[in-house]
Amino acid sequence: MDIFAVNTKPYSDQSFGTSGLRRKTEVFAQENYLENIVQSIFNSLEGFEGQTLVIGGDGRYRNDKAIQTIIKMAVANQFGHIIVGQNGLLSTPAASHIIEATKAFGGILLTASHNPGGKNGDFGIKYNIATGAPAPESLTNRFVENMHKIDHYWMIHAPDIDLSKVREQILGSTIIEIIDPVADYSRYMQQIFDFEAIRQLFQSGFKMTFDAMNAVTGPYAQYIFEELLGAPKGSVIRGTPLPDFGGMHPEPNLNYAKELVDLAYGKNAPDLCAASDGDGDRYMILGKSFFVNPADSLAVLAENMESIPFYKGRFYGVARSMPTGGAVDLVCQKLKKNCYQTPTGWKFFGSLLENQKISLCGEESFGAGSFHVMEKDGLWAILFWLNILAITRKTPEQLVKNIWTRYGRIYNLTVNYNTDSAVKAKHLMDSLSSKLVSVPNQTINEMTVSKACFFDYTDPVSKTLFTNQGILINFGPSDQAMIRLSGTVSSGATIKVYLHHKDQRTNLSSDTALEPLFNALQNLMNIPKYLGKNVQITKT
Ligand code: VG1
Ligand code: CO
Repeated sequence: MDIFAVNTKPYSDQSFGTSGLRRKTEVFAQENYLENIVQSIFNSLEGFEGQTLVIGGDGRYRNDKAIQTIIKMAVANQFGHIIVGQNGLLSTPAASHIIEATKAFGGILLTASHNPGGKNGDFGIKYNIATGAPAPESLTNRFVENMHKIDHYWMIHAPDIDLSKVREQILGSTIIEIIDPVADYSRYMQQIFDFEAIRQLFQSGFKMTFDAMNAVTGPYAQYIFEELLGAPKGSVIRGTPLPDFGGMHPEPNLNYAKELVDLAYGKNAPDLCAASDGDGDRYMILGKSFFVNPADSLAVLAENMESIPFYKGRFYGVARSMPTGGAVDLVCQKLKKNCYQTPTGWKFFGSLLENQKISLCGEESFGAGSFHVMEKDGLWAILFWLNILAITRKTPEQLVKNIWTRYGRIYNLTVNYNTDSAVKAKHLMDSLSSKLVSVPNQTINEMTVSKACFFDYTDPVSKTLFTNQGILINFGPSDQAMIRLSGTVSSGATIKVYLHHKDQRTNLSSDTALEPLFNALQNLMNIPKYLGKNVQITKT
């Protein structure tokens, strides 16, 4: 096998965090852009020679090309065994489980998650360690150091590998194993959930529509829902992964999964509508004419955790990210379980999951998970819901409203301000924090700030302190806002404002319930002054 070095120069824009590196597709098309990242990852790892590397992606444009490059570089760098999903596909949670289950050294995932794909969309790369968890910051910092000093990478001469068939082949002294991406994951789900109970639910005439959004979960959903669980054919829509996601923004929420939402609110709505994102780690749940907010969903999962045999006796506690509404806190109080509030980002859940502080965690951005894999998991969350529906034979609406009537309702809204200027967005955040510090108890539109601070978090296990994870503003006991900059946009900036209002009245519309708080925040932030008129606003 002819292994050779290729000279290269660093790209100064390359960074890498626990959710990897996301850039416009055209940025990745630059010469050696991907190669620099991959070699820098390998240069930061020790002792992988002869070991297993898992490679997969969400099927977006360039996935196929990038996988060929990575396979060849992994062979040149002396990995002994490469496991790659058929046609280059692996959902993020499925890859995470395969890494852990095969005792692989780690895995490279090609995904920009919920960001749009295609020539004009985004591409991304991420590294997961042997536990299946995303690489920690200590490691991603090493990746970046290496990216900034790279001068060559290792490559082999070889034709492209045919990834369309499940089989094994040898390249040099490396075994390349092409696996069915669905098999291991679907087996694992059957160990967690009561498939027989869910099968009976479908037999009773229960109807579900799952929207794979032309992304990676299509084949998983078709096999699990339609083959194994007996959901009628056609229950899965947009089930073929497409390189540009059919032009859709593969982010399951009320804006981007519009057709599914219309179906759920239409005349012949199925009993359950669900969707997942580009790489399969997020989920959305809707009942008939009823949207389940992710914060309420987490509360329902927590309440029913111990009715799932896999979790019986293993329900240690729950964590939610701070921007996620606190419905689950109320359930935890009742169940006498610890409930942690973490900053945004899956990495903060990792140490809690690994150290049995929690069994369940979730975010407002439609992500939830447990210790079953070290990533959030969209289909797992949907199966969890199906299992609960099968046991209780209640509707999603009844399950959520049951929580509201017992504990009060927390209304939630996320407002995203997208601007093409990261500098302006930062300026807004800076002036907002100094304004709150200099005028602590100001009254805006008759709402008085009772507390304003940076959200700082100490990891309960490692005692590491993470400062300034967003600005937290309380207006008395019932209204809270959090403001932070998104960390996953590929260009420009997004300011995210999370609004929460607690009310004993459970039948208000979210807009009505949150209007005073929304107006106060608009006033306080003065968006036009800082960001100008070119701001795109979305609400989720
Ligand atoms: C967003 C979400 C956050 C999530 C992250 C990665 O981050 O808000 O909750 O953990 O995406 O999700 P940000 O910094 O843009 O708000 V995924 O599906 O892209 O792995
Ligand atoms: Co995702």
